[in-house]
Amino acid sequence: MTTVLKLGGSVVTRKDEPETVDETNLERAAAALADGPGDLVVVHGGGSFGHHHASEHGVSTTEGTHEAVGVTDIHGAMKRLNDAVVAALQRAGVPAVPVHPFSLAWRDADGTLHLPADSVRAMLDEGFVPVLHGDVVVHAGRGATILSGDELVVSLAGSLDADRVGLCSDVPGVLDDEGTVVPRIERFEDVADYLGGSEATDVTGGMAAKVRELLALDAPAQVFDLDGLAGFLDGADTGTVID
Ligand code: IP8
Repeated sequence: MTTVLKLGGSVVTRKDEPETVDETNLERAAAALADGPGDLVVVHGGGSFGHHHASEHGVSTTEGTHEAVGVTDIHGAMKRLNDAVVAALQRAGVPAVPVHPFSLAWRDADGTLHLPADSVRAMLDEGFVPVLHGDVVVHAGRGATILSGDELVVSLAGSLDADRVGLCSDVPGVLDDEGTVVPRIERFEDVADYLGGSEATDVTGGMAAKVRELLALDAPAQVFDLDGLAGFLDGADTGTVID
């Protein structure tokens, strides 16, 4: 059983304070993961680490930079957050090890992500919990662009043939227009009205883009908040199931 779990940047950092880890949330997540499932891959987002530097250098998922200093500023911040996440997981007894996507992945001129997952598979086979993160990534013709944690989750879920996918964010699930969690989504049309329609251009990770990408996966995915994490790891349906 292979599980891919994203810890959102809004969960593990304080989004309003540059480069600040939310220690309380991170410890809670780490404690839940200590009793986690068999093969587990963790991906975390950028929160107040990556996004701050990315906007300072004018870099997004489509706008690139050829400045090496821009790349190392963004990548360096994400490595500092990754160090904090890996350390918290290890303190909780999780055999977490760092994986830095900049050194592994690239985008071609069409923007398609190429992320070889053989080393991640080998880490799982040896009993480690690989911890990847949103990052900068070299992009043919554009220098380097941002690679979001969500894209990593979708790519890894496919290449590792994951059985379950979880997105732990700061909302308890996909919400309808009254703020109630939608328990299950099987077609985008079911929630298009709440999410701004299928034309919504939230390529940087809004809920509409997330739902569309998760629907395209073979594995069932779930969106939940920190309160739902332990239940998800126990195999329960928590938050919104997207399948
Ligand atoms: O928070 C973004 O990852 P996300 C990573 O998953 C950077 O969108 C470097 C801004």
